Amino acid sequence: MPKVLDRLRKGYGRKLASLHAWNGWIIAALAVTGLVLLGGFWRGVLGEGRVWIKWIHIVVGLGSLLPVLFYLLLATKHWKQLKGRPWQRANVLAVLALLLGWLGSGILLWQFKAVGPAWSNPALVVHDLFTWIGLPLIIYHSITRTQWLKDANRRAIRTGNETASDTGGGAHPAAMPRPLYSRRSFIRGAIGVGLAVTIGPSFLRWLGSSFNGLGGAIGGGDAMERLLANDSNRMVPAPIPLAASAPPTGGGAVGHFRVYTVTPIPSFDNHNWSFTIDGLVDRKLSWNWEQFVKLKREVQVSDFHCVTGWSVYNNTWEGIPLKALLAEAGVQAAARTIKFYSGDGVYTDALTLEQAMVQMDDVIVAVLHDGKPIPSDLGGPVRLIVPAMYAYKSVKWLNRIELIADGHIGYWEQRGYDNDAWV
Ligand SMILES: Nc1nc2c(c(=O)[nH]1)N[C@H]1C(S)=C(S)[C@@H](COP(=O)(O)O)O[C@H]1N2
Ligand SMILES: [Mo]
Repeated sequence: MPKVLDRLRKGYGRKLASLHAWNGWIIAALAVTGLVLLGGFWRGVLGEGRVWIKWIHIVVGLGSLLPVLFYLLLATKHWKQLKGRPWQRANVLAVLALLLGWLGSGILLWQFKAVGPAWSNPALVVHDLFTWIGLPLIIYHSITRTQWLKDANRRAIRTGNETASDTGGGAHPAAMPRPLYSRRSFIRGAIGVGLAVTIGPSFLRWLGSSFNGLGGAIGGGDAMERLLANDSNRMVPAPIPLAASAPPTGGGAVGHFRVYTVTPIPSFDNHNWSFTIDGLVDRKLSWNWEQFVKLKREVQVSDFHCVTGWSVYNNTWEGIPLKALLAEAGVQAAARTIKFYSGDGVYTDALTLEQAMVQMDDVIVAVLHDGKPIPSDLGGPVRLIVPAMYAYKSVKWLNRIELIADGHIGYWEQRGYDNDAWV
C-alpha cells in the first residue's frame, strides 16, 4: 500500500498541475450550464435543451467529486509544501469548501423530490450563495493567471526590482524609477473593482430577496412591491378583495417568486382579454373582464413550490374554484382531461378530471394574491393555482380551459419534466 502511494506521489508536480486543469474545466462547464439554468432569458430560448443542460450540470457536478478525491491523495504533501504561504493555504481551503458546498447543496437540489421543499429551499439558497461568492473569485483567479498578465507581471517585476539578475536580460535599466504600485497589483485591483461593480448590485438584490428580513435593508425595497409597481396589465375595474383576502388570511406570503416565463411577458387590458371554457362541455362559456370579476370568488391559503428548489409559503389566493367553473359549463361524459391555455400563446398544461374533481379540492383560477391583483410578471390578471402539485402546473395568464377526450402533455412535460407533479 505505501508503495502505491509512493508511485502516486512520484509525478506529483505534474499530477497537481493536471488536477488543477481538470478542476478548472469542470468548474467552467458548471459555471456555464449553471448560469444558463439560472438566467431567465434562456428559459424560452432553450426549451427542451434546458432539461439536457440540467442533466449535464448534474452529471458534471457529481463528477467534480473526483478531482477532490484525487487531491486528497496528494494533500498531505501539498499542504507541507505550502508551509509559510498562508494565502495559498487559504486558497486551497476555499476551493475545497466551494466544491463541497456546491456539491452537497447540488445533490439536495437534484433529489428535490426525495428530500422535499424543506431541504431543497435552503439548498438552493446555499447553492446560489456559493455561486455569488465563488464565481467572482474564480473569474478573478482565471483572469489574473492568463498568459498576457503573467508576461505583464514579469515585465513589472523586472522593472521594479533592482536585484532581478535572473531575468537573463543584459543591462538593467537602473535609472528606471521603482513603480509605486506594480503593474501587476494595479491590474489585479482593476479586475477586482470591475467584478465588484458588475456583480455587486445583482448580488445585493439576491441577498435582499433570499433573506426576508434583509429585504428592505439591502435589497432595495420589497420584491413584491416592485412586481406590483411593474404591472403592465390595464384591467378595469380592479377586482375588490373579499374580507378574507385583505388583510390576507394567511398573514402574507413568505418567500419570493422567481419570475418564470418561456415567452416575453404578455400584457392585457379589457380589449384583448377574455376567458373561455370550451371543448366537451354542455355550455361553451366566455367572459370579458367586466363579467369575469363578478363571478363568485373564494379565498384559500397554500404553499407554492417550484421544482428548481424555491417555494413561497402562505399565499392567500382569491379566485374561482375550478370545480365551480366546470359545474357551470357542464362537463360531458366523454371528457377525460382538462387542458389549460396561457394567454402567452405557447404554454399549456393539463390535469385529468379525476385529479381535479376527485383527488384535489383546491385547484383555483386565481385573480388576487394577498388581497392584490396578480401582477403581469406573476401571471395576472388570472392564473391557475394547483397547490398540491409543482408549480409548472400553475399556468400563468390563463385564458382558456378546454375539456378533451385524450390526454395532453404540457409544455415542460414535453420537455422532460415529470408528468407526475405531486409535491
Ligand atoms: N404561461 C406560463 N406559465 C407558467 C410558466 C411559464 O413559463 N409560462 N412557468 C411555470 C413554472 S415552472 C413555475 S415555477 C411557475 C412560476 O411562477 P412565477 O413566475 O409566478 O413565480 O409558473 C408556471 N407557469
Ligand atoms: Mo417551476
